Amino acid sequence: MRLWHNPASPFARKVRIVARETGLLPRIEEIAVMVSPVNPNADLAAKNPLVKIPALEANDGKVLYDSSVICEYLDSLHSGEHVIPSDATRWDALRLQSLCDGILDAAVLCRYETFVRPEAYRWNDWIKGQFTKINNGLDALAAEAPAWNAHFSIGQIGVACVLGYLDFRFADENWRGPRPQLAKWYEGVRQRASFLATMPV
Ligand SMILES: N[C@@H](CCC(=O)N[C@@H](CS)C(=O)NCC(=O)O)C(=O)O
Repeated sequence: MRLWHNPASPFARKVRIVARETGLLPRIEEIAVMVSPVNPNADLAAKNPLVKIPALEANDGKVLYDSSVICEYLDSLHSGEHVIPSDATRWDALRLQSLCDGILDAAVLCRYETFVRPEAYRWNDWIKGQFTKINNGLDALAAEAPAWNAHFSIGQIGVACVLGYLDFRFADENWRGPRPQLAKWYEGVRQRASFLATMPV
């Protein structure tokens, strides 16, 4: 299998963590590409019409996207402990993944707005609106963090990718300040081998 990714992408990181947590990494070739909404990567465009990462080419040639579909596909390929539970906790795990994807959508859009868009065209109210989504999402994560158990399911993997991305791109925002319970949970997760091996650069 071939995985198109970039080490800075939090969505690709989710897939790369799943690949490591499930023991599938030896079966995957990780291909790093640069992506930008204003400068689409031609190789990636041939695989994913949205020209986004992550994209996974399976051994039979089919290409899968987006990150949630790829994670589910990878989880179907092994017989160890699944990252997407099939018991009653499944829907909480998938909802948590969606919440994290939504926070990341807002954060990545803010990154493009402040890094890619020419300064003269930036719109502060729009950035403020995205940060409201990010902060409301973080408050929701903080409220449920004390109930999370040790299982690193797709929901918690998503949370780790959110917090890692905020530290990487928006360190000045101090998400920890008002959310000590989330910060405490994150300190434990930061030690995991799959998390350390996929630090954004
Ligand atoms: N919903 C998608 C989001 C993927 C995404 O936004 N990826 C970004 C990089 S972090 C990207 O490829 N951006 C390039 C573009 O928007 O053209 C997923 O879960 O995979």
